[in-house]
Amino acid sequence: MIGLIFGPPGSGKGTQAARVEAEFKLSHLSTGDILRAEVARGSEIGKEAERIMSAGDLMPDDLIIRIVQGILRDPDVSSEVLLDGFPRTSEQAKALDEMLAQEGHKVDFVIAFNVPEDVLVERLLHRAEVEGRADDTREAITERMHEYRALTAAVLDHYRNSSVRVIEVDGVGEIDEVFERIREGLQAAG
Ligand code: B4P
Repeated sequence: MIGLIFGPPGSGKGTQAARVEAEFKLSHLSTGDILRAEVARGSEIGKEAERIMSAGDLMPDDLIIRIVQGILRDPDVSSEVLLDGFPRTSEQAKALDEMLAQEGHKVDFVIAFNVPEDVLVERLLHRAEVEGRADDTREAITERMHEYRALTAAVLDHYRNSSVRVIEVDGVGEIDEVFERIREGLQAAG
């Protein structure tokens, strides 16, 4: 089972993915978390990621695709996976379809959040106060929203136009309430 959790920055992907992982026994794989771990390690990828992420831009497709491919090919990684933050461009979505097809798999469902931009900005500015993430500055948030509209939103059309089940979820409300909507959507989808 391969699921995606999809939405604009701050829509609750990471927050809800942790709950979906626990309840539906899927391994949570977040490209944002992987990149932040590289930054913390001070690796070459981390140095590049630090610069790109703090500007609110997306990392190069080929680099992200290589990272995800390496993880999904690892025989120790479960084939029950919830991808969070990947794919973020049409190029990444095509690469994911190809790498899964090679292993006889496909994307089974997409959880897609709808959250108005003013709510997203408010959440991210609040997180900036609590966690101090380098990409939660007002300038970087504006750029991340721009990147989402310009490059990432089309990924949802890619899946809407295929046979993949897209579960649209209203992402506004209490975290438990949003999770209930996801649970209902996943159960209704079987
Ligand atoms: P991510 O780590 O994916 O960051 P995100 O989009 O901000 O996170 P998310 O939507 O998960 O928000 P969260 O649940 O934390 O990516 C960061 C950066 O990494 C990207 O900008 C890019 O540079 C790079 N990157 C990652 N993947 C890439 C790829 N595939 N290709 C290229 N570059 C890539 O929620 C946000 C806040 O809202 C939290 O503080 C949370 O507590 C709060 N919140 C959540 N749900 C709430 C609710 N219902 N009500 C109130 N607050 C809520």
